[in-house]
Amino acid sequence: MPIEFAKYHGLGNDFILIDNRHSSEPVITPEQAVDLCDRHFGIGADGVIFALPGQNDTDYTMRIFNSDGSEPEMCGNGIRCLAKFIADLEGSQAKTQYRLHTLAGVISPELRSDGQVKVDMGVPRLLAAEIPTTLAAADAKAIDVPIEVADKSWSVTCVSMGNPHCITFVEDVAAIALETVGPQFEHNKAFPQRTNTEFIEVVRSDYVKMRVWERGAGVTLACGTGACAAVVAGVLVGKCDRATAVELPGGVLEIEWAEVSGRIYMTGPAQRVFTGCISD
Ligand code: ZDP
Repeated sequence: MPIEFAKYHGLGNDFILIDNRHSSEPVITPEQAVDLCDRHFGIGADGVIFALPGQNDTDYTMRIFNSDGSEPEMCGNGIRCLAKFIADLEGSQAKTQYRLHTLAGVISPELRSDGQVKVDMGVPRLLAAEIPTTLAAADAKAIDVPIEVADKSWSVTCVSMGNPHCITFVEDVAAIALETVGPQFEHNKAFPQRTNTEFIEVVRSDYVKMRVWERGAGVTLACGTGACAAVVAGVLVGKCDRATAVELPGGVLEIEWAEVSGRIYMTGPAQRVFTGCISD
């Protein structure tokens, strides 16, 4: 059966969106997702995202497959794209705020009148067991701890936004050999569920530059959960303000880690590119 899709991107982090509202099982398998994400033999994307029926009193459920077929718990840029996709599907019935069930809990995106999407990303998790990482004792935090990767010692901070992130602050983010170093972080034995890795250059305490190596997707132009995790790490090590702009190769995300509630808010764009139909 032909399957309709829409292609969206958030700062160049691009996704194939599937209307899966009629069934609680994704209509595409992880193996098919790998083929569809291929930039030469497929549609081309960093992942495939499904809008499934809601669970536990939510409007919809989000599931996502990375371009390697693995399934992450959450996806920051992707959830902004999903919010726009749902609003487009609902047309005149569209709401300005949704509650979405994800493997990382309930996440609430808000469609603002200026076209940006602001997402309540929930509360970051910091305990080593929650990341998961072996860089600290299970019930301790891995903040500014050393790790040996690619014959070099790095100081890293680990944050879970539902999915695992390892953040390291560097002098010159442009000088990082992402393709070489990234996979060695992703597959390091200190990260039993593998990890996303963010390299951060602090320009000012409220403005940083970031490059990312994503678990299951490699080099991407932006990573929403990664930008959130980076600001949390920056606050924890005293390098960032609680409201910090994160400049990624694909553009800028505004991140705020609220002091009282401990919740993180991410604001950024989401854009429809085209729609199409996958034939058998
Ligand atoms: O955790 C992972 O395996 C990530 N590759 C998921 C995707 C994260 C994303 N780039 C984001 O914006 O948070 C979509």
